[in-house]
Amino acid sequence: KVQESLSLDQRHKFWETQPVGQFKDIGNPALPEGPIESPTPLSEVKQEPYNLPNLYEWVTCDIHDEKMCDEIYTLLANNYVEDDENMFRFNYSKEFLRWALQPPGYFTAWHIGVRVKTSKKMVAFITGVPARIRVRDEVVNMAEINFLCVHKKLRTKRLAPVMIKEVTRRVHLENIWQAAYTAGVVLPTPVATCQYWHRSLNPKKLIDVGFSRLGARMTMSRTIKLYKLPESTVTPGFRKMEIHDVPAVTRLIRNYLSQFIVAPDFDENDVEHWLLPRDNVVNSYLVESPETHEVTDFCSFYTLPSSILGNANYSTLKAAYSFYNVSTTTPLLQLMNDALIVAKQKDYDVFNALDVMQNESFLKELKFGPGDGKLHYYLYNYRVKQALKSSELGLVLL
Ligand code: NHW
Repeated sequence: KVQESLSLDQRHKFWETQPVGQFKDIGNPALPEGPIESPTPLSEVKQEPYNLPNLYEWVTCDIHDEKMCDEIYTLLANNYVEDDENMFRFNYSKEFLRWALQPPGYFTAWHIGVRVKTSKKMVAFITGVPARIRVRDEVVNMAEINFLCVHKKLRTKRLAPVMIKEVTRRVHLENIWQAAYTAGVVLPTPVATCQYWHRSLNPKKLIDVGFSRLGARMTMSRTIKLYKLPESTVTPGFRKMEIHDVPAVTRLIRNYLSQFIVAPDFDENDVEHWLLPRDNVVNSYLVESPETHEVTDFCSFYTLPSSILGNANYSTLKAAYSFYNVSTTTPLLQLMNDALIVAKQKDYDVFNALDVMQNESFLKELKFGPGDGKLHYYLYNYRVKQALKSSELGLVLL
């Protein structure tokens, strides 16, 4: 609360110049919903990259290139997002990065690095991928922006605004004028603010590494018992998604996501890319009715480990992140309990979920606990009249 009210009167020298909802406009009924600026003719889009400080140069990253992928992986593994206490840092795998950056219709030009001219060391990164995102009843071509990272030694030198302007320019060159992104920091102006919840799967390790604490009046053995899960899933017809399921899953998910105010507009190609299982990247399960063979329910989670910083016994936290879940026949609570069971079988330490979509309906009952960080969702060049409730969001970014 204190932080948020402070940020409202903080100056945002960069963000004040951008077509995003501004703090001063919150609640102004005169401002219409939709694009803030109209597109300019493509010939008026700046043709040359923005200037970087003299020691640095732009590089377009071909992530098929093993060496390039290694460099990006290393930059992020050492410099990307940490928790407030600097105990953990996201450790996106290379396979994950390839998946995240190459959805249908992706543009290599939107995978942007910055190198030191002399040493060629990679010191900054930002990416966009194309996505059709529906806001109320408009489907808008957008870029999803992610993996903004500046090397720790180059922080607070205003490199981030140059990275953001450059990705914006390259998105504009494809005649796309809107974007979606999430961040842990408050910027002008969130369309929604969500909270992470965590479900312990390996409570002893989580406590040992300082991810969670022993509850009041709890012993380790009571805690282990509290989080114990069945050995195998309980829903009849629960199985891994396969390629031939793509049409049925697409129908199920499109229909389900139509109830949310902001959600991706997935077609079969998107579902094949984003939801077909990939080892150590994304897991998807569905319920096929044993009688009718109809696909009635679906759940998925992606794999995002975190490095544990400075612990003698453990170096990695294996985390599963809830992705898209759909229930029509199996109660969502039971479906997600089965998701927890498979995550436990696969040796994840923790299962994380945002309070988006209908997730609130199972979080408490399935023994998720609230996290300390918030996640804010943003749209670039698209105004929504009122901040949305997290349950009105049908979008999960990586
Ligand atoms: S959020 C994860 C962001 N990355 C990290 O937290 C990694 C660790 N931190 C860093 O690497 C997921 C640096 O601290 C970064 C900032 C690079 C974050 N989003 O260079 P300066 C995403 O990737 C503003 C947006 O001095 P720095 C989403 C800040 O408010 N803006 O700072 C990315 C200030 O502007 P202001 C952010 O610490 C979405 C300015 O940057 C931000 O050395 C990007 C300071 O720059 C953040 N997470 O580097 C936007 N963090 O106006 C996409 C700070 O307040 C927009 N800032 O003075 C859409 C573009 C496409 C449009 C297409 C039409």
